Amino acid sequence: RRYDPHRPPARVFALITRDAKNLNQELKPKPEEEKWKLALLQRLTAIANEVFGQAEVKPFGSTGNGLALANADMDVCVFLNMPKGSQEVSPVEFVERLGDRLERDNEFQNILQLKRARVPIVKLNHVNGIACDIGYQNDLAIWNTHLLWTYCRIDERMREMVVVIKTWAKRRKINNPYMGSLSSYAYVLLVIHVLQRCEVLPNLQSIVPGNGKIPYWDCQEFNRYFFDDLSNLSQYWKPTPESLKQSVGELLYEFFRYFASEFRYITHVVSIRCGRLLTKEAKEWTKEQQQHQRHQQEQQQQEHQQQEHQQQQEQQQEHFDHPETSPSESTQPEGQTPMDTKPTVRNRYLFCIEDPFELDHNVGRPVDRNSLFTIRGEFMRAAKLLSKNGDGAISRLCQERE
Ligand code: 3AT
Ligand code: MG
Repeated sequence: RRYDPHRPPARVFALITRDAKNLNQELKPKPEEEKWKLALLQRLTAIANEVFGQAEVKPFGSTGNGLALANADMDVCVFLNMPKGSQEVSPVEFVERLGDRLERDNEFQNILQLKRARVPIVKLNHVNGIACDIGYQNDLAIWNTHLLWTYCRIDERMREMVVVIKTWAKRRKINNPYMGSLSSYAYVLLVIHVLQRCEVLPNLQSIVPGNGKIPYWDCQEFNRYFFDDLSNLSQYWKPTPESLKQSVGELLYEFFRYFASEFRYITHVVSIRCGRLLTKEAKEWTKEQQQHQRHQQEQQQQEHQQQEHQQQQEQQQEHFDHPETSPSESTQPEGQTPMDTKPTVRNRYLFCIEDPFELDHNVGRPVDRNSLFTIRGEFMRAAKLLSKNGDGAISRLCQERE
């Protein structure tokens, strides 16, 4: 461990741990909340079946990974088992059809159809107070939920930390990917990264029984393999004695200290898949790469436009050669060419967090320059607060920001 002049003494960590555990108790979802969520899941299943024929609705996110706070929103995903030969329902069509149906039910309020999101969803509030996001055929989300759930089972300190960090991020208003900050999912990946560094958690994606070669288990063209046979984990990995002694207070301090002063935002990429840091260079997540990609896209677009133009001219020539069809019938309507969409590079690489399965996806993508400044400021504030005085530190940490 690096020398840290601000590291507080053990009694401070003991107080932070006590308050962190109390906060966990306070924010545990109540059994009736679980019941309402189950009822809502059944209701949505019935509606999806009515709209699309055969549908399955699965919970994911904190509803499925054991990391929910009281009153957390509910994430569900609809899977359609369309009969063979019938037409696929596109994500946009899914959002429209389901959204329109839900609008007709006054059990649901504030229905939003987010068709242009990276993953299109319907957002709504149920009259009983539950906020719900409904996604579509997202197997990767189900698997990354299972991965987080499995990490959670290995050591209870993970859940204890996540509850504090989610509460801090929500109250400090840095938990909104639509507004440039990080999703809860991103914060959980950051927690796993720090716990892997502290040897509290293993790297489940690199543990392979048998010949040691990581198998390829396909999921939407990504490898979803990870070791989940927890009853046999100790054959492959054991926490170090030192890591077993670290309290939640100590680990929370370590989390904030690390992202306030050790993690190098300019070059580093958090990767729980590798169990260590990667570089932006190695992942080709640099500005130069972005410019290069944009340049390539522009070149490709120009080439396509030239080809199109040539093809159209050839087609027109053919029509004159074959007078039974008029030239206007076969030329594509204006504005409908495949390359009509402008090349846009929507990827930002300011805070780099590799998705454990979707390796080309930066989970920190929503973060822009301004929000990075705010988030880093919050990491620094938190590290400073926890290094001073343990008593009341957790409630000061989670004080609502105006
Ligand atoms: P809350 O309890 O709702 O705060 P959560 O654990 O449900 O936290 P999110 O709502 O951020 O987490 O995300 C729900 C799930 O959606 C988690 C993950 O399966 C998927 N997900 C969210 N953001 C991303 C992302 N950027 N990339 C891939 N999957 C994501
Ligand atoms: Mg959620």
